[in-house]
Amino acid sequence: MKENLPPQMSVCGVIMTRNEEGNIADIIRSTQPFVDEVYIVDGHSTDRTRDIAAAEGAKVLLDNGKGKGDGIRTAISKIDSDILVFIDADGSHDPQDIPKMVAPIKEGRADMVVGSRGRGGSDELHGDIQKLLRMIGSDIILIAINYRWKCHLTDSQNGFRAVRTQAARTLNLKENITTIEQEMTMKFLKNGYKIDEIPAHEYARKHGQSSIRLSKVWFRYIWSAFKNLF
Ligand SMILES: Nc1nc2c(ncn2[C@@H]2O[C@H](COP(=O)(O)OP(=O)(O)OP(=O)(O)O)[C@@H](O)[C@H]2O)c(=O)[nH]1
Ligand SMILES: [Mg+2]
Repeated sequence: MKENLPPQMSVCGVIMTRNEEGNIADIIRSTQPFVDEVYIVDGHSTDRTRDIAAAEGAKVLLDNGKGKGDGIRTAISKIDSDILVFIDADGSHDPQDIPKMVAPIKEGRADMVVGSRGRGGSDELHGDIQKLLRMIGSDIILIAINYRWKCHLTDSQNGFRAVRTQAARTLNLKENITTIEQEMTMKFLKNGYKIDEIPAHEYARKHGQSSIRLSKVWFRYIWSAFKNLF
């Protein structure tokens, strides 16, 4: 049964995966009640992720092997649903937030709705030096975005977000890694689209390991922010 979904716009849950065999079945099952269909976009997993996803009834797309940003760009160009809800596979995001997240797009009040950890809290941004550095870096970029576009966003980075597909297709997104999220935020603003936020809690990854190595990517965040702010 579909819950709380007005019929007029189709909604696709798009789960990003790379070696998520321990998580993928749970996240597909918990997303299905809130969307019309579920896709995974897979970064060439070497485990059983794609087989499990297909067995759970998800459609499977492969990205070009360049990273999560490549996966998001693949979804935007290949999936024709009116609204795409991007969800990580690691259990960090709660699909029960999806109805609240798509409502502003269905009502014509927003083109993108971000699940804000600034408003909903996070288990992944506190507790060690890596997390502190990550939080400081993302807050500095957030402050720059708010200053540049005179807005009051509380999260520019969270991967849990819904977009109006037709709007996202006009953005000419370029980032190949997780810098895609801040690029989307900046390009939605730059193009005069409306961004809304809902509070969303970020939970700690359930199984497996994060693929993010801050020491290897921090300069890509700075460079991508610099390019898109100016
Ligand atoms: N399509 C695709 N998805 C990817 C790729 N790399 C990672 N992912 C997925 O993207 C999501 C986010 O990756 P994580 O490693 O959890 O990164 P994160 O959530 O930013 O970092 P943590 O807070 O440390 O978990 C996960 O569901 C991954 O499986 C890729 O190359 N392609
Ligand atoms: Mg994660």
